[in-house]
Amino acid sequence: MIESLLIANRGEIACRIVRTARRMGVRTVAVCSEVDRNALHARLADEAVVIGPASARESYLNIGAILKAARETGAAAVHPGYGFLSENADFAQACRDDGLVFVGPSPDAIRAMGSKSASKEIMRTAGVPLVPGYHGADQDPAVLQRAADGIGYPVLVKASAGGGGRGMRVVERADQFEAAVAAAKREAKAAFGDDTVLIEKYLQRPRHVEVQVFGDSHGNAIHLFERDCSIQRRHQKVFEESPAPGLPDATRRAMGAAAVAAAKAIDYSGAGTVEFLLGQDGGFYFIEMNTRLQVEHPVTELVTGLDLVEWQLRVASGEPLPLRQDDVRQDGHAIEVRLYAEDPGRGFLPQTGTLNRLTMPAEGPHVRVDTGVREGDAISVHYDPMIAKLIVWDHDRPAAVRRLTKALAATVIGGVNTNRQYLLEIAAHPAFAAGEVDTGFIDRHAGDLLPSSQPASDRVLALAACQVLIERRAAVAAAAARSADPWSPWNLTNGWRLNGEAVETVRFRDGDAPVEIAVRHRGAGWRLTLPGGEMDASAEAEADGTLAADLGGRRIRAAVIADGDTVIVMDGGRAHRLLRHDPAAAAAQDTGGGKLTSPMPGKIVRVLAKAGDTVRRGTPLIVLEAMKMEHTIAAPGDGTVERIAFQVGDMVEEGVELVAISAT
Ligand code: MV4
Repeated sequence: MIESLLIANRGEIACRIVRTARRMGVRTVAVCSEVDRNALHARLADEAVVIGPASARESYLNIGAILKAARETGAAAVHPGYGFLSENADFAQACRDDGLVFVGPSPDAIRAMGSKSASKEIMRTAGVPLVPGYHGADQDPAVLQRAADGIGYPVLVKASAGGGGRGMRVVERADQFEAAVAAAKREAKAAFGDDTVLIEKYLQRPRHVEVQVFGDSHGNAIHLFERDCSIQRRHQKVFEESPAPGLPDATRRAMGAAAVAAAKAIDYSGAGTVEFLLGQDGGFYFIEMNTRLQVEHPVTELVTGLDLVEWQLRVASGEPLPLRQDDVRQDGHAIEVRLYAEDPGRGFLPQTGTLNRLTMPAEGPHVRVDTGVREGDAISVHYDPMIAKLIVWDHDRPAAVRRLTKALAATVIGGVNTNRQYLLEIAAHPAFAAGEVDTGFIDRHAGDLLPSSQPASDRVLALAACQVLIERRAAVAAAAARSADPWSPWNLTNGWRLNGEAVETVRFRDGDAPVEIAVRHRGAGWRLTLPGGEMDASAEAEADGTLAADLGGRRIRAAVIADGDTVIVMDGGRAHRLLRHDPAAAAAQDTGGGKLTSPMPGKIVRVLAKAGDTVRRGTPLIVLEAMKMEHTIAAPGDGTVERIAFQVGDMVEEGVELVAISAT
């Protein structure tokens, strides 16, 4: 086994590689730019070498500086991660020339797959299906027209030198072809300095399904099943999952076999991905091969139970593949999403700034978080603005989708705008639940995915209010259980009052609009005054996290996820986000310094905590009644209650200290 490994990358992938290397007893060397000196990847590795300024060209893409770092630290091998130099054949060659093991395929294999036309020729020879098309050097207009007529319309005219979807043009009819080719050539010449085009059968709304392959230096190659990466925005993957929803088993087997044939055709060693377009007719066609570990590899790890970086290191050390094809299983369903610092409301403009809050969901068998940043780190202009990858697993797709929704709801990122809500909208979309994933998904549902200007319905507001009221009820019950006299009427949870009917309020912010819901207790439930009128409601929280509610006599089951200041209501296949808006709590928070003061003159009607209690941000502490309304004073952060200065029944002036908390 390799004894030491230099990781020529940064961010989450560098951290992820360190983790496996450490588990395998491999010493790790990080390289970093000057601004990344204190970055997580540099901290996690056994050793870190600063190789140049922030600009990637002078650091993470600087072959000379990386090889120098390898020499100086005595590293035996180099892992390129993804991006940067990972598919640079010259870098792979330079590592070899320096006596370093390159954790990846041979320079020849990288080169062969680096060219679109050459890779397709190799695949054709190997019997891997290609989209019917013309890739010839003869660019005579009459030749191209005959090719297109032979393929049958619609056809796609692609710039040979283009990539990532640039320079593509759909032609619907034969009589439009000549003009379209002329325009495509002009564009290609201007954009790439090369006006060679290729003609392909145009597949309507295909799916992007890729197969993970692995080869070793003993001539073995197997696949580790597929990933569906059809949900993309401008050729950037947004969701990745395995298995591909609804893929017939026969197609899965055929794609696996084709991918293995592709790997064998170039004597492939290490981790690779064979990308296919899957047509609506069920046919699949090779598009390209990526000769590296991919961003979305954790999806494969969660359904196979394998560690792909471990496999890479074993294979690079000359070991044979750890398993045979028949021993690899695809179990359950995994989904990955990429959290980016970007602003969906402004054309997904990348955001820079400091991550002053970063709370990711707890990791476990169902949730994995791959990140290279921590709270307080900066997202800078120099590198990719990805903050983290969230990967979930469960026994089937519907359960995995629920896990994903909850994990996204539990994610709190402050300091930069992110695509979190956008991801949540996709996860909650009925078309996604139905597995209707193809490359047109985002365009087709664009109107549903961006923050809507539609105000929340009474039904959504009622569900959110029920959630808040249940939480208050639980907090009061917990306080009663702790109190000396559990039977005191002050500890009743049904809004009992000595004189007259109490009105409680629940406040939200819906987009920019404040919403106030008056609540009167009615037996085990509540009468809510909503924007559209009165509604009787009752609700119980179920063990699976859903809310079983009765709204005006209708039984409703909905997922309502309370997440710090945010309440997300999943209803009608959409996620509705409301912010808890409690002016009293906000006023209390503003005082800072762990002191909670009375926002207005009033009477203490409940005391929900006592000195010594450990409380979390948002834990209700005291309820103040003022102007016929109740105001809940909640903990502004995690901490311990130092003292509570008042008892139930006390009158308080504005600005007096009600509770003192010391932060933990
Ligand atoms: C296609 C296609 C339809 N028909 N080829 C876009 C980028 C490049 N990797 C291949 N691409 C496509 N090629 C034929 N013959 C549709 C696409 C395509 C696409 C492919 C994969 C993932 C997302 C996509 C989004 C739009 C179009």
